[in-house]
Amino acid sequence: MENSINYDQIKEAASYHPKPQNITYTYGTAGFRMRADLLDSVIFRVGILAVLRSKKLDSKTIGIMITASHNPEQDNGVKLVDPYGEMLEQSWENYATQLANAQTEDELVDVIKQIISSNNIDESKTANIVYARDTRPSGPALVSALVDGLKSLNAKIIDFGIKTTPQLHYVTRCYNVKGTEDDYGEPTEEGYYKKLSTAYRKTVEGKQRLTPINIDAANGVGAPKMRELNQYIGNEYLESILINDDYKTQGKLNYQCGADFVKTGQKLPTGSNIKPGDRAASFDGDADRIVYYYIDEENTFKLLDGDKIAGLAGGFIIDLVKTAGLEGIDVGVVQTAYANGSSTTYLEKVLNVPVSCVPTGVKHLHHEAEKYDIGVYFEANGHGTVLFSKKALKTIRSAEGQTAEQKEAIEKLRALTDLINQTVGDALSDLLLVETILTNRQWSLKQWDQAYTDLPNRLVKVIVENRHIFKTTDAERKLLEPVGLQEQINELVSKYKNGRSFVRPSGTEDVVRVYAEAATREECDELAYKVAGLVYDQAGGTGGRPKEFL
Ligand code: NG1
Ligand code: ZN
Repeated sequence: MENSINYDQIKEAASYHPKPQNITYTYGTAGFRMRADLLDSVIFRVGILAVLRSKKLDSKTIGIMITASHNPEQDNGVKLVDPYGEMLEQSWENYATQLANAQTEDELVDVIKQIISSNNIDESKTANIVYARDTRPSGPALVSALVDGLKSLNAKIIDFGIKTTPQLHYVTRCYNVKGTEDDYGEPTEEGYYKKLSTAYRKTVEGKQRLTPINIDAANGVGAPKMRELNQYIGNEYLESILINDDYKTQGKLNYQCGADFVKTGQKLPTGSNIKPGDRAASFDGDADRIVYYYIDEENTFKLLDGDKIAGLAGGFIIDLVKTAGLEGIDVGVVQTAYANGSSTTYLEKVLNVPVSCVPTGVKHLHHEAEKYDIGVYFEANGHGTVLFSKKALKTIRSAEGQTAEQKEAIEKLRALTDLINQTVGDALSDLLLVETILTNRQWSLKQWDQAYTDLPNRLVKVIVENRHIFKTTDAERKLLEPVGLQEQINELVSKYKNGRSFVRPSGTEDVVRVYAEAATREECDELAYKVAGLVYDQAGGTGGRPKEFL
């Protein structure tokens, strides 16, 4: 049969993509991610896994994105997207790891057979795959490894070309729900722009325009895509000025620019010369994160990160739901341990919304947010979105409203359900969400920033011999292992006003991350570097003890 699996064909194809010796691959929080020259065999095998997943899910279209987001240009990565645009189901991450680590072609075939038998996969089903990549120079070669993997199992393939990560998530969902009551739009890039731009124009219609927004596109795929989106929106609705939009010159991607650079360094990206009163935002390399910032009158850099966006979005949506008179629709916010303590206090005490804290990684946030009728989730680093449950969508779509005010609120909510990319965090869509809210509120970035003041915070990387010895609990806020380390951290934290610190192994880099916050910048830094020093000394620090560690 045409679709059934031919193991000789797989072995033959796999022999052109041998697994390097002495490397163990792990499917982490963001799929596989590492130096691009180590990824050829991995990507080939991810193709195989995607085919199996599609067969398992009755020929549903599975998405594959080749990107390493905010990582340096020499890195690349790959992740799978499930039919509704969400991250690959967690139980399958193990299969990804097993396939990637099979040393020989025979071992590879054994793993494939095991996956098929433990999941009762019907081999004869057609597999449907859509894939895209970002602008990294290593992309084309990795795509050809991927296509070899897909073809070795005779998949039906759609090449979606160079896209942002959220565009790939969007199109994956569109393919799978087309023509059903959950229809999500046209499965094309144009369909994406039309959906977002139409909704945006509706939400700001009749409102006074804001000053231009300066966008740092990290020299990545967000640059050309933002330009295209803007053409659909029209300058009269949104005026944007792009910087770091050189996605064609090698060496520039994410280099001293982009959302991660700005958030971690708490400073302007290269090439930005904004003045007090100007409005600015940064995307990351694959345009699934966004942070905002401005310069105040004292020339101090002020960051409006994912936590601030969650507060802004949460507040706006709660107001709309109230004004619209939609009883019984609950709104909740989901954060991770990296959320600034002040933001959590603001959400709970001022906005009065329930707040959940989950482990790092979009899939955790996404699934927790699904528990609310309207679930807002954001990581502090600027990755996030808003999810509307079926119940919320139904209520919003069928609501009519009595007064003009109610009617307007319902219209706005309706537009938001189209404006917001509900598959994953999306820098383009989130930019429009923030612009919508600020336009409707007629707020400057400074006014938005006044909601609460961030506690000074610091994120430090510690290089250790083996980060896998770190085991956490309580949404990663406490260490179980190495035994005894948490008590020593607690001891340090107790000496600082508003002090908080936690340690966890990174899922995307070979490091352990230390986070700290405290009442003042000095105390915060002291706490962060003391905890970093402690981890370095007690848990196998390596590569030279950084001089700032205390
Ligand atoms: P790790 O490397 O596991 O800390 C980082 C981010 C996550 C998430 C993933 C995926 C921080 C502290 N961590 O994870 O929030 O975005 O990358 O890209 O920002
Ligand atoms: Zn990203």
